[in-house]
Amino acid sequence: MEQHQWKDVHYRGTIVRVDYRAQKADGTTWLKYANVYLPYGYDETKPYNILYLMHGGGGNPDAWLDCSQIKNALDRGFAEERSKPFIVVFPTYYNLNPAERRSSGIDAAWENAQVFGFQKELEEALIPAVEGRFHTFADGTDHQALVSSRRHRAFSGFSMGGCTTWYAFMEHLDIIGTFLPLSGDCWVIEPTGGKEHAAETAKALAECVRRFGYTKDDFKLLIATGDLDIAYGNLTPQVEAMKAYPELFGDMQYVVKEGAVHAYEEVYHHIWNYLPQIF
Ligand code: FER
Repeated sequence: MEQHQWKDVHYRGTIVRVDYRAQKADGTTWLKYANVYLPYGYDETKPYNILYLMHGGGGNPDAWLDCSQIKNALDRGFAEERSKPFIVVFPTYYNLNPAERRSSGIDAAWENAQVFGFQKELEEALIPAVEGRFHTFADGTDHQALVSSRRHRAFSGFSMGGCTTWYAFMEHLDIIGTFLPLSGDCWVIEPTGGKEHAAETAKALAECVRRFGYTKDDFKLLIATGDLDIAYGNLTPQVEAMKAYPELFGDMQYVVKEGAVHAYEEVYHHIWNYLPQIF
C-alpha cells in the first residue's frame, strides 16, 4: 500500500463549527453541531465537492480530528494535488445529550437504530445546514438540487460510521455518488449481519440499487479495513457475497491493509489512498 511521508506543509485548511437543529421521528427537535473542514484557499465564489465523514461508536464530531491525522492528510493531499480540494463534514449520529450517549460497551441494537435514524436528519437537516452555508455543487438544498449534484457528494465513516455509510447507500443513493465504508459491515439484517447473513445483506443492498434504477456505473463503492481489524471477519463475507451482482457491484473496490487494527489512526490512511478516486 502507498504510504506518504510527512513534511511540513503551508497549505492548512480550517475547521468551522456549524450548528443546526435536527428533528426526531417523534417531532421533537434538538440542537447539534458538525465540524466542517474548509480546504486551504476556500473561495466561496467556486463550487466544491463535499465528503461527509462519520465517527465510530462512542464518538462525536471531533473524534476523527482528535484521534487521527485526517486533517494533515487532507491538507497534504490537496497541497500535492492528489485530489481537487473538497469540503469535509464531521457530523455525529448521536444527539449530543451526554445522558443518552454511549459511555462504554456497545448495545448493538441501540447503536444500529441511531445510525439508521441519522439518515432522516442527513437529508432534512445536516446537508441543508452545511450546503446552504458553503458553496458546493448543489444549486439549492431541496431534493432535486441534491439529486442533480449527487456525483459531487460522498459519504464515509469508521466502524459504526461504516454502518452509517451502508445505510446512506441504501437510503440516499439518489443524492450521494461515492461511498467509503471503513471497517464496518451493513447491519440491515441484524448487527454484524455481514458475517452470518452475508447473502441476505448483499441482496438487500442490490435491491436498493435496483429500486433507484441505477447500475454499477452510477456510483462508486470504495471499501476498506485491516486484516487485524475486528470488522474484517464481518465485512469480508459481505463483500464476497456482493460479487454475486457484477452488474451492480462489479466496480466496487475492497482494500485490506496488512497489520491494521480497528482504529482511526489506521483507517484515515484509506481516505489518503482513495483520495484521487473519491470524485
Ligand atoms: C463491525 C465491527 C465492530 C462493525 C462495527 C463494530 C458496523 C463496532 C464496534 C464498536 O462500536 O464497539 O463489523 O460494523
